[in-house]
This record gives sequence, structure tokens and C-alpha cells, in this order.
Amino acid sequence: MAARKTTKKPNVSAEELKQFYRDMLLIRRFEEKAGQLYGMGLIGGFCHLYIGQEAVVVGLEANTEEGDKRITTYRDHGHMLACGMNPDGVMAELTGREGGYSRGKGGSMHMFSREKHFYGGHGIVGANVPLGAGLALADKYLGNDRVTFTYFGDGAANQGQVYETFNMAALWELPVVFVIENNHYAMGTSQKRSTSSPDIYTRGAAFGIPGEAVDGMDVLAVRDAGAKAIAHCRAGKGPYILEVKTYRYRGHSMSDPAKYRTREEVQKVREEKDCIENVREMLLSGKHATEDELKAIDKEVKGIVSASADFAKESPEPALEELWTDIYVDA
Ligand SMILES: Cc1ncc(C[n+]2csc(CCOP(=O)(O)OP(=O)(O)O)c2C)c(N)n1
Ligand SMILES: [Mg+2]
Repeated sequence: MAARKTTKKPNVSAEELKQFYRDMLLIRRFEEKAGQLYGMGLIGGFCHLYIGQEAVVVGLEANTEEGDKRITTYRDHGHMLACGMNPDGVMAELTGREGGYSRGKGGSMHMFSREKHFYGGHGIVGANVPLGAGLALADKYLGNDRVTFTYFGDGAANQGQVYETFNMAALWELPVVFVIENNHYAMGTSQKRSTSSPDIYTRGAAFGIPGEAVDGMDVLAVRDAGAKAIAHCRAGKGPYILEVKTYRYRGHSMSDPAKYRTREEVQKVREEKDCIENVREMLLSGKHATEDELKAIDKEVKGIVSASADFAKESPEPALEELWTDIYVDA
């Protein structure tokens, strides 16, 4: 295996590093299981896996506080787990069961948790970006110092509504971190074929929004960039753009012929940059954890994921009457 680039003197405790390892592994194993259930026909419709991108949400969640908000796209299971939503409820929603976060009526792309301040789960590319600014506007109006994370992709970053949102967010100095998860592809279209400038983080310049790019395969780099972005927003200085350079290992969705890139390209990133392997090596080489400790974490994670799959299979399908609920708010 090729040598990995590791941060020389990481400013991180053994506990924090182990937590990162565990949280990223939970997302990866959860997504692998979701892929299996999809293959078995237990998950229907669309399903977009987050495998490869785990360091983005785990790194950014590290500095969040109670009441901070997050909103994202259809590639959303990792965000849910990272903000502490229950894997059972997420998996049951994927299988369309009553025990799911939307009582089985939302599926992969439409889950929400008021408790964890997770506002979806949105299938329309770019549409969650103005909604994220709206969440931040609510906090500004209420006069608290909460921050909203609005996640979207490199493809979405080419949409007009993103720039309308940048304008208003800057004008109103909204506490929103725009997180561009640049995995270099929008479905089968590479960034090179679709995007005039490779540095998406500079696109806030016209609105006076500061931005920076960060290595999204390095959870510590993401954590640190996130801390800076959050501090900026919490201090009332307005929005911030983080372009997180990442990579998805699986197809765009479960039905992706994967003809737009080579297996070798994917393999190379996996071997040289994988965010979980990076942390594993840091833990072992820095003697922050033993092989046995890591095995225990792997076992714990596997247990949580397989319990979530059991829960999702055993939970009943929603009753017919559920068709008439959750349409309007009860006044
Ligand atoms: C308005 C709109 N146009 C097109 C689509 C179809 N579509 C779904 S995902 C996607 C690609 C988006 O890529 P990106 O923003 O880079 O996010 P990623 O899938 O890489 O996470 C497209 C074109 C859609 N869902 N909504
Ligand atoms: Mg993309």
C-alpha cells in the first residue's frame, strides 16, 4: 500500500481521534449495509451513498454546539448520523417502515429531526441552499448566536439560486457556513467538464464572503477549518464558504453505470487518501490506540449497524391511514 501523508504533529487528543475514527466508521459501515439492503430489494427508489466523504461531516460536527443547524442534499445519511440521529430510525426510513424518521413516507432523501436540528434531506439540487440561509435568518432574527451548516455539491455550486443566496446572506450578515462538498463529480459529469474555475471557494468574493478550501479526506484539517468558519459566523461577521475537497467511492446513486471514471482512479484515492485509514494509522503509529482497541470499536460499530438493519426489517410498513397525516400542520 502506498505511503500515506499524515499530519506531522496533530493537535488532537487520543480520545478525540478515536471518536473521529468511530464516527467515520459508523457512517461507512451504515452505508455499506444500506447498499446491501438496496441490493436485496429492501430499499426502493433512490439511494445516494456517502462512502469516501465521511471526514467532511465528522470534522465539521466536531465544533458544533447545541442549537446549531444543518441542512443538506440527497446524499444525507452521513449528516444524520454525524449529528447524532438514531441509526435505527434512519435505516427504517430507508426501508420505508413505520419506525423511520418520516414514518416510512420520506425515504432516503427526506428525513428530518427537530431534536437534532437536522432540516433534511433535499432531492432538488441547489434548493436547500436558500433554505439554509432561511434557517440562519431565523436565528439572526431571534438574536441568538447559532450557526447553520448548508451543505451542497460542486454541481449545485453552478446554480443561480446559490448566488442569489450568497447575495442575501452577505447583505443580511447571516450566520451560515456554506459547505461545498466538492467530490469532483456531479452525477457523471466531472468538474473539469462543467466548471470554469476549479476554485469554487473564491466565488463568494463578489459578495464579500470569505472562503477557503480544505482537504476533505483529512478529518483534522476539516475540523480546524470548521472551527474558523463557525467562529466567524458566531461572532456575527456573516456567512463563510468552505470548499471541502473530497471524493465519493461509490456511484452517484445505486443505479450508476460508472462509465465516466476509471476503477484505477477510485482505487488510487482509496489507497492513498482514505479518511478512515488515515486516522487508523495515526492512532496506531502515535500509539494512541492498540489494534485490540480498534477491533473493539469496529465490533461496537458493526453491532449498531446490524441492529439498525434488524430494526428496519422488523418495523412494519406504515398503515394506510398514514397517507393522510403529516400533510398540514395541525393548528
Ligand atoms: C434541479 C435539479 N436538477 C437536476 C437534478 C438531477 N441531479 C441529481 S444529483 C445531480 C448532481 C449534483 O451533483 P453535486 O452537486 O456535485 O452533488 P453530489 O451528487 O456529487 O453529492 C443532478 C444533476 C436534480 N435532482 N435537481
Ligand atoms: Mg459532486
